[in-house]
Amino acid sequence: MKKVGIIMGSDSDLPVVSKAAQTLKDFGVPFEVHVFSAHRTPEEAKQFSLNARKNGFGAIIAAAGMAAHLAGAIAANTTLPVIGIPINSGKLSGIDALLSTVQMPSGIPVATVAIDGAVNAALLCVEIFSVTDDSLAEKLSKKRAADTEKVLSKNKAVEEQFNN
Ligand code: RP5
Repeated sequence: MKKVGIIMGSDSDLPVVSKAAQTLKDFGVPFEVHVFSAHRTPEEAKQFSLNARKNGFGAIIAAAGMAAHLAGAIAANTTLPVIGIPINSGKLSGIDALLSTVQMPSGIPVATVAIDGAVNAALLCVEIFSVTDDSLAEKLSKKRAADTEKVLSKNKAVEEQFNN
């Protein structure tokens, strides 16, 4: 199976980004985690993305806060799908990172999830891999069904409390 590359701009992003790693682990999808910054270590970020496809990656998650150009910089050097996570850090609470990540000009796409949306970033990777992997598709269906069950049982508890 292909790997997911999880790249973050700073180790201060790790509390959010680790949720993506945990989600991939839950699905048995292999991954690597790295701290590469578009402005502090641009050469490392570039080399990672230039070589990602030949190094066995199938998708890349790029998480960064503030003036977040990491996902775009990664996407510039690979044709693998890149999923950006705007991180809530700094005085603008992630709005800066959201706009920087989502507003890519035509030609170099970055699929952007919600601010701090690490779980969805990982789930999107699983969905991409599931196109050619039936066992992952099955695991995704089971997770959806389990999530539905959880909400139904919460609904039951609330209804019992209020609707006599
Ligand atoms: C971004 O700046 C990082 O992704 C992080 O979200 C933010 C702050 O980085 P640190 O100053 O905590 O290293 O590049």
